[in-house]
Amino acid sequence: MGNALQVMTSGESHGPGLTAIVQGLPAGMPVDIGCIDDQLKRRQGGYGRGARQQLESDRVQIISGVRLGRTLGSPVTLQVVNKDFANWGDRMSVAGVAVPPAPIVEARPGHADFAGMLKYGTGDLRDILERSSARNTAALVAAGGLCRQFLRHLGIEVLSHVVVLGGVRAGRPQAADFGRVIAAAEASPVRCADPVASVRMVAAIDAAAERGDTLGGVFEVIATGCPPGLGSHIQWDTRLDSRLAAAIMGIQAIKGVEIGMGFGVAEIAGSQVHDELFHDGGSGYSRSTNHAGGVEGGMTNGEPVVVRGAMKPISTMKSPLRSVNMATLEASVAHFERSDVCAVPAAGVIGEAMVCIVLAEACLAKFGGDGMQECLRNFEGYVADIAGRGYVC
Ligand code: EPS
Repeated sequence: MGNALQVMTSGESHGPGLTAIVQGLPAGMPVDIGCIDDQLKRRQGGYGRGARQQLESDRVQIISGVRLGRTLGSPVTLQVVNKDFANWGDRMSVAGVAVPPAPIVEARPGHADFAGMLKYGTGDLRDILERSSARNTAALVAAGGLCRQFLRHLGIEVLSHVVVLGGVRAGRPQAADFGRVIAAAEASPVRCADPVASVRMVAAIDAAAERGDTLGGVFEVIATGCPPGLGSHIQWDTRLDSRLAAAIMGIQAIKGVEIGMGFGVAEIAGSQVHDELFHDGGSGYSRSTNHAGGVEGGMTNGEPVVVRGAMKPISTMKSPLRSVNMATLEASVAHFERSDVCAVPAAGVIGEAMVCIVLAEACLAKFGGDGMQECLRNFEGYVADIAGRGYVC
C-alpha cells in the first residue's frame, strides 16, 4: 500500500523493555495514552495466563512524535517497560559478564528455538527465545492502540471474541449483534460471548493445567464502519485480505487465518457463498449475508470486516515433550521455565491491534493527508461522493 504506515517493534521478553515505532500517522491527531494502556491491560488478561502477567502491569510511555496531546507527523515511539527485567539482570545484562549464565540447549518443539539456534549459530537458545516470545505483542498492541484512535476518527471500531478454545466451540452469535457479542465477551474470563461455552472453556483450561499441558483456539476480529474501497485489487500485496492474513499470521503461534466464510467457501456452491447486493433509495446498498467477511476482490465492500485467527497451543509446556540437547545431541526433554496454559483470549486482543494497524494503513493509503484535517476532508469527500451515486460512463 505504498508504505503509507510503517510499524516496527524491538525488545526482548526479559530485557529492559519493548519499543514500537509508528510512522505515517497524520499530524494533529489527538492521542489518549489511557486508551493505549486500556488495550495493554486487556492483552494481559484472560483465564489461563501465566505468572508473568502478575509481575507486569504494562503501561505505555511515548517518547517521540507527540506534543501537547497531538501527533506531530513524525515517528511516534512507544515504550513498555519490562518490570521483570529487574529479576533477570544476570541473564539479560547488556554488558558482558565475567561468568556467563548456563546456556539453554533443549529446544521446545513448536517454538522458534530449534531453527533459530541453527540459523543464528548460537549455543544458547535464550538468544532466540527472548525475541520470539509473545511478550513482544505488548509493543504491537501499543502500536495498534494508536492506530485504533486514528480509525475512530473515521468511524471504524475493531472488536474481538473467542469462538473456539481447547476444542470447545461457542454458539454463533447473530452477525448484526456486535454490541451484545462484545459486551458478553468482555465480561467472560475467556473473552467468549457464549456463556455456556465460556464455562466449558474455563474447565478445559483447568484440566489442561492439571496435566501440565496447553490449549489453543480461534478468535474472531470484527471491524465495523469501514467504507467500501479500502485495499485494492491491483497487486497481491495491496489486497486488504492479503494484508490482514499476513498481519494475523505475524502474531506468535498463529497457524491459520480465515476471512468471512474462510475455508467453508470450498465446500458449497457459489449461489450459497456470494452475498447478494441490494439498493434502497433511503438506506443505500445492503446485503443480507456477509460470507465474504467484508472483503471482495481485495477491497472492503462496506460490510463488517471479519477475520479469524487459529492459535496453536503454547509450546512451552510444564509436562515437556521429547527433544534433543543441542549441545551434546543426546535425547532430552524440552526446556521449561514458566508459561501460560492458554493465551487465546489475549490473542484476540492482539488480533484487534493487528487489524487496526492494517486498516489504518489502508485508510492512509486511500485518504492520505499530512495533517488530520486534510485526511478527514479527503475521507468525508469520498464518503459523500459514493453515497447514493449511480455510476455511468
Ligand atoms: C508473555 C510473556 C511470557 C509468556 C508468554 C507471553 O512471559 P515469561 O516467558 O516471562 O513467562 O508468558 O510467552 C509465550 C507464550 C512464549 O511462547 O514465549 C506475554 O507477555 O504475552
